[in-house]
Amino acid sequence: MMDCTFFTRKEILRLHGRYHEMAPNVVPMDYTKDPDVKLPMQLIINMPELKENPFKERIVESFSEDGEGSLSFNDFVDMFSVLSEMAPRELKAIYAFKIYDFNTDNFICKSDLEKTLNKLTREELTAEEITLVCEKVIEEADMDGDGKLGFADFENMISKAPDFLSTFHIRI
Ligand SMILES: [Ca+2]
Ligand SMILES: [Ca+2]
Repeated sequence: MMDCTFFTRKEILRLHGRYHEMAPNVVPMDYTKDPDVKLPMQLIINMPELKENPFKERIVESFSEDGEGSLSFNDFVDMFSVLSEMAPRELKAIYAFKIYDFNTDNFICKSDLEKTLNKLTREELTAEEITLVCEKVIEEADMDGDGKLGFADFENMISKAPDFLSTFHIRI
């Protein structure tokens, strides 16, 4: 079963159509028997909704239950649920935090934030500018003063700079 979805049955059927059309020979039309089918990341990240997203690989990876980037149809629905406009901000924030935490230590530290900003700005800022922005963002968001952002700090940051969440809004 899906972990979380805000889609109607009709929207899920439409999503299934999209999933099916990426690999018509592999994905059956009949899902009543819950077939064990997964599509590789390479197909998913080429969808028009994701293609231009600088975090596409990390987004797909974080919804992949096998951790290798392949998505079952349930994973696929979960991913679009979180990315949809209907998803609560809090839920998007949880995934955004996970995706921006490149070294998976449950904190956004300076190096995570540098990577994130490089991707968000599509590498248009110089290294010095990135460092300056990072320092400023951490200084402003770091409420407990440990020099890195835990989830509460992160929520504080995105409330001041909602652009950090904009990459997680996708219209399908
Ligand atoms: Ca980290
Ligand atoms: Ca902190």
